[in-house]
Amino acid sequence: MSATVNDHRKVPFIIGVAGGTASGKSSVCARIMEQLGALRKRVITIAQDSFYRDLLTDEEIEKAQRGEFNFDHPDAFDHDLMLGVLNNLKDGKSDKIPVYDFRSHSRVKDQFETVDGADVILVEGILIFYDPELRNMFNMKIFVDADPDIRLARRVARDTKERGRPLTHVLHQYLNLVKPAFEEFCLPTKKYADIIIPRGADNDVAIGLIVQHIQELLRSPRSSPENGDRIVEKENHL
Ligand code: UZR
Ligand code: MG
Repeated sequence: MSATVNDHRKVPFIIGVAGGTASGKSSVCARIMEQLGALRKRVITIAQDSFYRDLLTDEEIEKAQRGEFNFDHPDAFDHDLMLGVLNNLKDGKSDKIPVYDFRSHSRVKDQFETVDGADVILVEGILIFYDPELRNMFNMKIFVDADPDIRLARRVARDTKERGRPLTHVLHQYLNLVKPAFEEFCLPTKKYADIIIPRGADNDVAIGLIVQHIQELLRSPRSSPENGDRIVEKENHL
């Protein structure tokens, strides 16, 4: 995938937001953006969901249609593409992100979202702390915690309404694939988090603290665009 160099030459501060399905990862990122006000133009959000790989064989496509393809397994993602995009953004380059369609379980052909370099990059997804190389890209790691029954309730609402799936299908997939994969691949990555946010997007105090930290990073003279400096190592490894 092509990448173009921006004028923007600072090393961005990359924040990973992981957590189980429907834990509130996207909402936490949205709340952070809202509260940043005008500063939000220096921050971008990227979802691991955009990096689901295309299904490769008829067998995989049929499995997905039956709700038996494991989208919660690390192999379901185009890991190299995501790493490549983050590395380009880290180098101050723009890049393109595929557009993923949850209804057809596939990338929308020839459609991409262009992402430009930013001072702070929020990356959210269920398995972003699983692979060590990806995990090491983050300067700050946040795990959004929510009770499993709450996540299931939200997941049912989302999959039936937004993704047009029958309830029996959603429940079968949750019990047979989503829950076991959460326990095997996602939950063990909680130990890598620097910050754990209980109650997800409802946790105003935790979100406020993160927003405050981002504001400080953005206001720091060492990271201002006028200065042209890179955010110093010390700040990069909080
Ligand atoms: P979040 N997912 C789909 O439902 N369909 C797809 O084509 C690709 C992914 C689901 C995936 C996972 N699981 O639990 C969820 N399934 O998207 C991750 N089954 O997204 O973090 O927003 O819940
Ligand atoms: Mg989400």
